[in-house]
Amino acid sequence: MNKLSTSFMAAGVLATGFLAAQAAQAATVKVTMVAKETTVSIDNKGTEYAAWTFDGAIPGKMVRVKEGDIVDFELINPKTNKESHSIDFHAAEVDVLGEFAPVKPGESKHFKFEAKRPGVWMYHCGASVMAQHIARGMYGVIIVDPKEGYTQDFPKPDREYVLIQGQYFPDADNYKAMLVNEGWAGSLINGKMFHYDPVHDPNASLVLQSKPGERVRVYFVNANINMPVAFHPIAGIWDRVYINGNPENVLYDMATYGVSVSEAGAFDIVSPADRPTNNAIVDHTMSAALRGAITVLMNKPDADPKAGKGDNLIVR
Ligand SMILES: [Cu+2]
Repeated sequence: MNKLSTSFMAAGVLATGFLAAQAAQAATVKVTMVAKETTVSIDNKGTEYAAWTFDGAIPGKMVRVKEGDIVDFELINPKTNKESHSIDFHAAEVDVLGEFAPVKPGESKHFKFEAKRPGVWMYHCGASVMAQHIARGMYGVIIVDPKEGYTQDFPKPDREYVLIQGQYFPDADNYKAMLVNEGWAGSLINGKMFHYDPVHDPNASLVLQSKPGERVRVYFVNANINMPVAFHPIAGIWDRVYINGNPENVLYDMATYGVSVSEAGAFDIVSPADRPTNNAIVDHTMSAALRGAITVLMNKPDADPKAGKGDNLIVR
């Protein structure tokens, strides 16, 4: 065997090894959700609401996978429910009449999709009337981390939080009113009005936290049925906005970014390192802010070391 063919073989072995390593990295991630028509609290004092949910909470659980992973998904609609429900993952490229079709009470649906594109994506129920299924609470986020991991252009954040905004209509059965925005009484952040805002709500006990100078990445989803969101960190500036959460769609030094209905993204904020500060992350649309879309981010030296880390990015 001559030298040339030996090196060809070596290259072949290397390439095969590399492909095998890549394939080994892609995982199959099993996700099961149960549609639950149940009562939840939509504010910090415990006002009850007849919600429709994934797994009993607004929003549903965070799903997080890596680009290239297979999501192996099952939706269970228990026979105790009255309504058909469905799932629509914005991260999936499938068949709206197949994978996303409604599931009757007592039935379930199982399908797989490859999370081919990195980003931050809404998921929601798409059963009819969709406006009502979303407004009543059937939404959440799927984060598809880029396969390259963190880079200079997409730095590793010190903390991460999920914020999902929705519209609250107390007259939950009146979907016709919802469609023209009548009866819109509240803006929910992760399922509650003023959820993380002890400044405006004495019953609020939770805030977001970081240490001065840390990079905080907020994964935001606009789960409103009608209203765009003017996403702004009061007393701060978005250091980077990754549109749709994709590291290639980056904007720098943004005061406010307009988030369309159903859009999601990643928003980085870095507080001054030399002093404790606070930000109020708001929908600068005043009609939404004053209905509850205000979130306090405290940047303080004694920030809880566990806050905004690990898998628990939705503060409940
Ligand atoms: Cu539904």
